[in-house]
Amino acid sequence: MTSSVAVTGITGNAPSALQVGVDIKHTWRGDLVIDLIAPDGSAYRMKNSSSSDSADNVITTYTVNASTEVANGTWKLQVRDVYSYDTGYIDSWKLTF
Ligand SMILES: [Ca+2]
Ligand SMILES: [Ca+2]
Repeated sequence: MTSSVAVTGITGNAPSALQVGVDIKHTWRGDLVIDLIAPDGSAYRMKNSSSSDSADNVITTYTVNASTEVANGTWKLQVRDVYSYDTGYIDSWKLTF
């Protein structure tokens, strides 16, 4: 599953400490691999899967060094569920430049 956000009105590149707030509801969060996709398609891994992490939900803020990316454009949160059974959805997410 992916969710997009359009960024406009920011001059130059994204910061070296781009804040990516995510709220993903899921019944076994170890299933999830989470990437931030920059407007040019570059992927930044924020979370890997972990078969032993049975806790619910990913509600946190990741810090990504996105300083080589132009800020304006369409950013995507890409969440892949790499194991069966448990499922979930992106409740909300935001970028803070
Ligand atoms: Ca790039
Ligand atoms: Ca699953």
